[in-house]
Amino acid sequence: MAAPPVQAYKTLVKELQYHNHRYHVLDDPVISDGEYDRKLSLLQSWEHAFPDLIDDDSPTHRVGGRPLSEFSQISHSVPMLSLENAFDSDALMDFDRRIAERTETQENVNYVCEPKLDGVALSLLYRDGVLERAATRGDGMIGEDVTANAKTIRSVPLRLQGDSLPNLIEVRGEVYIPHEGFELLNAEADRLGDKKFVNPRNAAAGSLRQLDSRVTASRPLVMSVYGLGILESTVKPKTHFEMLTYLKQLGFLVNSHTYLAANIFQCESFYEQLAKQRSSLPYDIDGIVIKVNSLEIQQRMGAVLRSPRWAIARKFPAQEEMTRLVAVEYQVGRTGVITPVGRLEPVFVGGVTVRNATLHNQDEIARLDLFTDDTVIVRRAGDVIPKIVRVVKEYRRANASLIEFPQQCPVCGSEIEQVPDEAAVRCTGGMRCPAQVKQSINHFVSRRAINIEGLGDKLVEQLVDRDHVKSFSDLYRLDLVILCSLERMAEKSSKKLLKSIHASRDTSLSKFIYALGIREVGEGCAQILANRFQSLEALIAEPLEKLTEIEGVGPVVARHIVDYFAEPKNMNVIDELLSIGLNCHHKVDKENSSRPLAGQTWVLTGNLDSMSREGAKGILKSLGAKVSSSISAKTTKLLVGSKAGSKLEKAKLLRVPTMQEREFADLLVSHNVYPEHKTEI
Ligand code: 9MJ
Repeated sequence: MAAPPVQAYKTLVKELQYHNHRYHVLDDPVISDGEYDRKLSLLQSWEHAFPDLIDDDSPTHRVGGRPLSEFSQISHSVPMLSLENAFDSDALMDFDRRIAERTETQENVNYVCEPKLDGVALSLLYRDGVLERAATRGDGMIGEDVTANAKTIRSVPLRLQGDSLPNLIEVRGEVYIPHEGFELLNAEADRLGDKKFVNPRNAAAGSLRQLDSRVTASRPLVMSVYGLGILESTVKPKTHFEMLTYLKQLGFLVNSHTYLAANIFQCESFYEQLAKQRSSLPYDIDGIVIKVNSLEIQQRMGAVLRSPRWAIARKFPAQEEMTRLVAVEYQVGRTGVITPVGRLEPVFVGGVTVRNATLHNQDEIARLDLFTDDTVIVRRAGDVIPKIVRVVKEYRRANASLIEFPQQCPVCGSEIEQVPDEAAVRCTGGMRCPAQVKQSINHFVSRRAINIEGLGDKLVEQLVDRDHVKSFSDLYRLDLVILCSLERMAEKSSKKLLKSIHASRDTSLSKFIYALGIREVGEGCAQILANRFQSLEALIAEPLEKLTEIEGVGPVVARHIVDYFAEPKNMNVIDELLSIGLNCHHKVDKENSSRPLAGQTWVLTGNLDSMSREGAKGILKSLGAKVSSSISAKTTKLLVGSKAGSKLEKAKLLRVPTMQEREFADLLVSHNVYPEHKTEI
């Protein structure tokens, strides 16, 4: 191979740096991955043949180099400080008061609010625009030289951009692993039989401190910057916000949720707002950092011990806490699915006191390797159901015994069977199982089903236990004498309940179909069926093949529907309900155009945790959206679940907006739609 002209080499380096920045910092690539890889290979082959060419800022450094035997130490010329914490609003107000006192000002102090990324701090030193050295925080005074590792992080510029390059700049920020990358990393560890990482922060810390930078290169690390150590430049920012803007211009990634607040109250509102968004962000944050905006005031305030006086971290409640498992109980759901639930010693986590955590199914109990009395780590993120993430085996008691899943239904003693293609098991007792009867009735009377106000689960429990109610139609035969005989039911409340039972007879076809509790027929699907058939008779008469073809139904749900109506006991229940005067005529839906998502086209990708894809499709349609199976430039939104496929790539390419499941759940709640959850607790 003939040596390329030095200029051609340098141009290619620059070109690759540009595309790297577009992809990893701006999230807005202009060439395909394949094209990038081809250009990189060309550079690699040049460097291989002519090593003298290699520049310090060559993108080939990003794949890692030869392993080190140890890290050398680096002394921070400006100490890398940590932050004081504020755990409540009062502590924040105190912070604001202290600043006002020290600066002797009566006026509001401006602040910059940044998400507090939960990763590891890193310092980057650039001389004449080229990355010279990267160091961990260490004890704040002395850190470790992790330059080769930092070079593998795609959002770390190897060379700075723009015309006003500083002679010397030391930039500080947080290195973290976004959720998506973390899931992939752990899936890979699982596949290889390696130990999985406990959380993204540990994974980021471990990845940054690898002696073999090729290992670091294989980890999906991101670095977002938020501060300066040294600056020797003609550009002299006066405020923290100006400084962040400058860093952005130089090619660094600065978190997009950075906010300039006019006073401390706006900081508090920003905190509240970000706390709500926290669970839908694609990376972990554990609070917000509030910094005085004026660099001159920052300078004057200085630091106390190891924290600057001009900044404070307003922390979110911890999402993981340790507690003790008191017992495991087994709930039998409406369709007989048996869900183990961990009863816990109460613990404050994620902003609430948690007493129960779902254990999902027997596989989950086996995965956790759960013993009686175990000390466990409970996680509650956002408003999702609390979950036991792992057991602290070091604290296991000597006489603890393995928790074993029951072999019979814990309520009625019937045989249990495996649900095909799922980890769940189900009680085969059907309506002979009191738990299933109670849950079916609870579902039937619920607000979004037949809606009998005032008939809560405690009353249903008594009615079933005392044999007053065995099936839906028995509800309509209840009288004042029976109701008054129940605990905590006086005449007035009994009369009120009778009235709402009577009123519930006038319902709609979709609510009635939903209320029946046919397996996997949620609200969205019931709406689709009602719109399509307009009468119960027509639905019952529909053959399997035809049902299967309906969009939003599919073969599995169609089978459940046909099986349900083929069961004489179910048909008896329906006949009885109709004969006592239940009116379930199809109520014509509001005009499509007035529905909230009218005119929109949605596409789904990946698995949704909290609902089935079919359910999500049904709901989208009931809100007026069209649901398509392929992405195009006309797609309004891509709903992204876990293990999202190529549709996500295509959406990025076509700049189709995406929405994560958490945001979607919030959207549904804002339209008063509460999907059937996959997990019951
Ligand atoms: C994090 N962790 O996101 C600081 N941090 O500022 C932000 N940490 C910090 N700022 C001074 N956004 C010391 C630490």
